[in-house]
Amino acid sequence: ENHTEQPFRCGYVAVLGRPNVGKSTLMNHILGQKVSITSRKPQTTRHRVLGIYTDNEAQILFVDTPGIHSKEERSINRYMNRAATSSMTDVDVLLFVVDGTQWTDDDELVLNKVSQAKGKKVLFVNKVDKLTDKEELLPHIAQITEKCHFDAVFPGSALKGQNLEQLTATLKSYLPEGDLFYPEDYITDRSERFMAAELIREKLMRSLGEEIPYSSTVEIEQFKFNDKGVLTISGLILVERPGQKAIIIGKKGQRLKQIGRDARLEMEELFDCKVFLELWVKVKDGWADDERALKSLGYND
Ligand code: GDP
Ligand code: K
Ligand code: MG
Repeated sequence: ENHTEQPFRCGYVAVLGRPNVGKSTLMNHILGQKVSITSRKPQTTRHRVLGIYTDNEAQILFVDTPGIHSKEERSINRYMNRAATSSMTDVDVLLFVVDGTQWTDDDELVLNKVSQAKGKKVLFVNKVDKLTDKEELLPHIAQITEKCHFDAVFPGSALKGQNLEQLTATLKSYLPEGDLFYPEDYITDRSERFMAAELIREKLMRSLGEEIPYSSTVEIEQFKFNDKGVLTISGLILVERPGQKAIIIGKKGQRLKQIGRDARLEMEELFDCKVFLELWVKVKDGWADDERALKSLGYND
């Protein structure tokens, strides 16, 4: 047999789209691991998160981003839009994700930004598992590709893993030749502390009703192994109002307990060791609309 050796490829893919189309779910599924937290609520992803995929042909550096949205009333929202928009420059591929069942003005907003950016462009039409008639997608796709040129288009499902192998192969082929940027066993550039805070925030987002999630953030105050080899983590949940604190704690502390238990179990899996997790809730009025408070809470990339 005489086949030529393909060069190794490595580069950045920015995952873009409005909130809730399934960007983080998509990245996690391709990585085979939860690097970026997900929930049914918009604004679950607040930071830029690097997800590293490596096989024997390529290393894809996925940049998961907060969804770009038009409501910019508070500092935290401006921060999220900044984090998403800035990741569009200096990447090799823009992966624009839309929800095949729902098109909104915010999709239009992101599409405009994508159409003005440089680099290879791939459209992923997500959540097709929810459609009984796949034909419905065609006019939808035509409308999008009329406004912006895409080098490849894939309908599929991030949740069910539909069409993700084809997507991954195409993304790899668009990357420049080059060596690994990160060791092959790395899955993210984020610290374990950051991952711990995010897992707590995910459980919060999933456990709470509509209002509070956007008013809360998590700070890790302690992250260390005790003399018995148990990873001891202390997390502080900050909210904006006393009423929110009461809701998070719940009747007889039940809700907070459940959030702590769910987060701890995932931490034990992620860090591969026994974890002791302590959670506290504190009111810090106005943290989400205060540039300085945001910086000190880690919203500074
Ligand atoms: P993001 O805000 O764009 O990062 O979206 P998430 O990844 O957090 O997902 C938002 C919601 O959509 C979650 O409840 C996901 O489970 C759901 N979701 C994501 N992808 C799919 C999909 O392919 N099919 C269905 N039915 N739901 C999905
Ligand atoms: K979400
Ligand atoms: Mg997300």
